Amino acid sequence: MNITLCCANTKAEPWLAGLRMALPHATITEWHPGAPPADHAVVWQPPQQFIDEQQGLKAMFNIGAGVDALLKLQLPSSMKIVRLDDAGMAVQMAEYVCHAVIRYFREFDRYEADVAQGLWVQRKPRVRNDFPVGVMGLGVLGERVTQALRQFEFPVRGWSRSPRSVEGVACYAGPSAFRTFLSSCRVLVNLLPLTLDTRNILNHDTLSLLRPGAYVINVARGAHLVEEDLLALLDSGHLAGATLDVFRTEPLPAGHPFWTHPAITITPHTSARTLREESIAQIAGKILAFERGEAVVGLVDPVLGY
Ligand code: NDP
Ligand code: OXD
Repeated sequence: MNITLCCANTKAEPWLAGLRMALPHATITEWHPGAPPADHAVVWQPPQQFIDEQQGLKAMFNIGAGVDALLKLQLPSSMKIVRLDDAGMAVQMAEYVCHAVIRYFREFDRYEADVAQGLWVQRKPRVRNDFPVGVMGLGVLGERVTQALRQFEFPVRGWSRSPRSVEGVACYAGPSAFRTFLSSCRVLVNLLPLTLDTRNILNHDTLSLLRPGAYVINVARGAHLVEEDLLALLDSGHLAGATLDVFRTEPLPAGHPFWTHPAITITPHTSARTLREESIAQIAGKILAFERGEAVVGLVDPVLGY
């Protein structure tokens, strides 16, 4: 079995070494233009040339949960794409989101500002039930996040495409329930895949439905959010703040207003990193399952886009 690796912005050597250890009977090489056809590919943001030259792949294994970059390419209609399924990302996402929610709810940002000025000020405790947290996307990451938030006894709501049932979470599904879901939330967490249906989903119309003084946490993709609409709603006071890990252009361009906005906290697309060991173990297991003709978890539906 031949496996080709094609990963943008990633050092190939450790991935090649790990994959060779996990799949000792396979021939595993880094792709270069003109490389011979392979059976499987392990990829992150490959160029169109890679797809054009590797039309006979049995499957492409994406080193990430989101496949939006891959689906932008012109792919053969029969191409099977398999994404990462947790692989150590869910717990990281739960840490990140809980940290952002708690920092806002407990006003740690304001305490930090007070302390920096030498001020000893105790703020009135906030009522947890006044801060329902809504999670958009109840998939592998979103569901794990709802469970972590429940540990802190926040009222938790979730929204997905198809109806879901998650213990302790008020679940809403589909476009018809979206406005009701939004209007019940004081904190909004986005964990949707980027698809034709979800691009620009965080906009003036939808964010205006959140409760006054709401907080937005975007950890999915930058193109979910209409940036100028977020800024306008922060400036009008309808939104209290935002924590953003993903941006329409990454790295965030110098001089972009998000760098310095006092109500926006940014991080450099780091909320849930791809962990090499876990990812290699998962991908190797899936390649072997695929070769045995078994079903693999994380097969992407190209029509739905995730
Ligand atoms: P999943 O595919 O497991 O879950 C996606 C969820 O979104 C599902 O609940 C799905 O609904 C829901 N959904 C999809 N389309 C719609 C829609 N149109 N309306 C309502 N709900 C919808 O994905 P993951 O949880 O693994 O990952 C989610 C995203 O997180 C990734 O696509 C990626 O963009 C982002 N990500 C960001 C990282 C970072 O570091 N910032 C790291 C990893 C991922 P249903 O249950 O009905 O299918
Ligand atoms: C992913 C990501 O999709 O890292 O896995 O953003």
